Amino acid sequence: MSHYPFAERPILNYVGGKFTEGADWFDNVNPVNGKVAGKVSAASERLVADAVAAAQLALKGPWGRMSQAERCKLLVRVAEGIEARFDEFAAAEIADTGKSLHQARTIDIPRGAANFRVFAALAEARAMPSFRTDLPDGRSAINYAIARPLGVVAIVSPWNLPLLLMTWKVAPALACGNVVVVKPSEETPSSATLLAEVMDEAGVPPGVFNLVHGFGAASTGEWLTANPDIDAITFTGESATGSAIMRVAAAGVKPVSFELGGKNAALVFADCDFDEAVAGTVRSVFSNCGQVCLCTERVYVERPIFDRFVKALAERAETLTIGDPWSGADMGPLISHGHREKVLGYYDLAREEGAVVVTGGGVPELGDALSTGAFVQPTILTGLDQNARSVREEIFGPVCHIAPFDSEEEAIALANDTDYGLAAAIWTRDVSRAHRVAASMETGIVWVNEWFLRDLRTPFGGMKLSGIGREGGEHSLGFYSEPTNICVKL
Ligand code: NAD
Ligand code: 6OD
Repeated sequence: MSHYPFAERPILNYVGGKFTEGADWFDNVNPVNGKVAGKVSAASERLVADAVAAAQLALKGPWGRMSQAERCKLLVRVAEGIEARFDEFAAAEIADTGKSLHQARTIDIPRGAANFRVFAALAEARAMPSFRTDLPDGRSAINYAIARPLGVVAIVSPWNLPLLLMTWKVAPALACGNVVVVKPSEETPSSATLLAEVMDEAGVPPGVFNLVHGFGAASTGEWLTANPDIDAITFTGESATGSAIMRVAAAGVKPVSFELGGKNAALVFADCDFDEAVAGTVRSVFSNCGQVCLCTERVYVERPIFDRFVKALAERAETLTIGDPWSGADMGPLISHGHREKVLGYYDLAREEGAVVVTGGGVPELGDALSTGAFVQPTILTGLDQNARSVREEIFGPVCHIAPFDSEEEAIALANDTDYGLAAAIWTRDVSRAHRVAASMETGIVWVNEWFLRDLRTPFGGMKLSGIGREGGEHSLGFYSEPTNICVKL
């Protein structure tokens, strides 16, 4: 049963350790039924500037003087705080996004806590390399690097995995000693606000974690990223938004880390474990209603198993239950009615471009109670040209296009023929082929006989339109700190 934490109280900003009203209010709409679930206080431009100033002040306070071990202990307390309020976090995430109970309970909320535990441990164990340099006169020098925080990090996050993706950046930023101002998506303000409460309860000093709600362009997001007193920007979201933020960041030459969109391919070879490939592709296409940047939207299948694979995937898609997350349905609605218009627009476009709609392609019949929700059918398309817009543009819904291939070289060429470069999945039992094809993928992440198996120490990010930089493990510690090399002549 839902116990949405903000049913009776407003969703506020958190600035300098205080829950604060902004200038205006906007509605938090539940996509399961289109009803208003809560009221959100939008930060004014003044409040955003106050949040940045509060963060700067916190750097000079107890947080800035804390030892690495003390800081990491505090972050573990934050992880424990998320775990102690696990059900509230799950209810918040479900109310905001309509995502399945299973997804929220097994992925989003556990990862929110894990991000703090993992990055606390990694930061505490961090070693910086040192080099002894021999000089011609027989003397030598020792070089060693120290790492200091960047300062105030602006974190702008999306709506699809709200707590997971926000804490994926908050945790390493804080573990490296920075202070943060977070702008969650306007679609998903709740779990970020619960996190502010957890920070408060854990004793994180005022101003270290600040939260400002509101919209993107000409609103909270832009006011934050354009603030001259921030020291770095880390962003997850659409490639076009990344481009807009980059233009703003250029003025102050701010470091940026961008995790952006994808149009990810799966390559299914005839020698794969067929059942595993079908099950894995069902997950990679339809998880979170297709709203994961890593989701597969293009499936290429070796011709001898093409028809059988399309049939098996369609049968599995048709067994997915769609409905209210609290009923245990496999798939909830899309994030909003606006996004549903976009996804349904692509279903129509695919038809106009000549697609065969193998299954889905519209809105499911779910009865009166759910008729106002933002639901769409899981959809499988075939028959499109590689240059069709619906094969090239990110749709971000429960949909894939399946095309056949005849050789390994053709499969590689098709997978790489895209403006994006985030992730790929390869299904084969031939180990040599697996390594060969994986190394040919122009993507930041490749899974072989798997999808979305995460080890937080590994590099994560995308090529081309899919992003700038890598986070994860030492890559996160690298982005969120500023090294200084010290060379001492001996
Ligand atoms: P979005 O770009 O619309 O919004 C993301 C955030 O940016 C929101 O908080 C929004 O308010 C803010 N924003 C929008 N315009 C802004 C501006 N001009 N200045 C500053 N902030 C601004 O993305 P979304 O719709 O929330 O998320 C879905 C997209 O995110 C998809 O494209 C998906 O592929 C991508 N994504 C990528 C990754 C990854 O790791 N590569 C992860 C999740 C989502
Ligand atoms: O698992 C992660 O760390 C991560 N950044 C996932 C991104 C998912 C995109 O929607």
